[in-house]
Amino acid sequence: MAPQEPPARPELTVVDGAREPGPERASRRTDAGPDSLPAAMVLFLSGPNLSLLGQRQPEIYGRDTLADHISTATAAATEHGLVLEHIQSDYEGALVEAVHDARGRALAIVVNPGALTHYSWSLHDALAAFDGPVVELHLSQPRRREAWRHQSVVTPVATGVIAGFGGEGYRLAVEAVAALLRSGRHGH
Ligand code: CA2
Repeated sequence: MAPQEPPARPELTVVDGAREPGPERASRRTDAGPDSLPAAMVLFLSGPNLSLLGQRQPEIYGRDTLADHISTATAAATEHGLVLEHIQSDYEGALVEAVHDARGRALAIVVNPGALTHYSWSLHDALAAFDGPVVELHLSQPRRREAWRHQSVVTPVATGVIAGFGGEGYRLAVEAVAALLRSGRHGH
């Protein structure tokens, strides 16, 4: 029997996160091949309900979708020679596992944890165990909103926070990561 062809590497891998607590993964590039250098990869993490962006509350979050924001970030990353991988999940454990999986693979993490920002100590602990820069990102400015949004349990383990700039924050986050990687500084 003729040897089977290996399956073509997909440009975009999507794992359905709705039925199981597995994350939705969308990567512009899969692992580097054996002959190339490992990709300078930045992991973007999006927490619960961010997949609904563009559908409700445009007065707070704007009209752009999460895919629009990730495409802005991807363009900025490409300009800096960085490869972006994106995972959105509504499951806290899936995001924690994504942070574990990023260790030794991603140079930096940009995370919009959604409402997990305000109470997820497991995400806090996972991010604390990640060695590179961590940028906490919010579309809105949580400190100008309800009192329960004023605390972030992620901020103590973040190198810095970008909040209140809407979709522009996604580009700013990549610029921040690129600057931090250039300087080798990330503060924790
Ligand atoms: O401003 C941000 O980016 C937030 O992280 C967004 C979270 C919120 O819980 C944080 O306090 C601040 C909420 C994301 C959910 O977004 C929706 C968008 C449209 C419809 C429903 C939810």
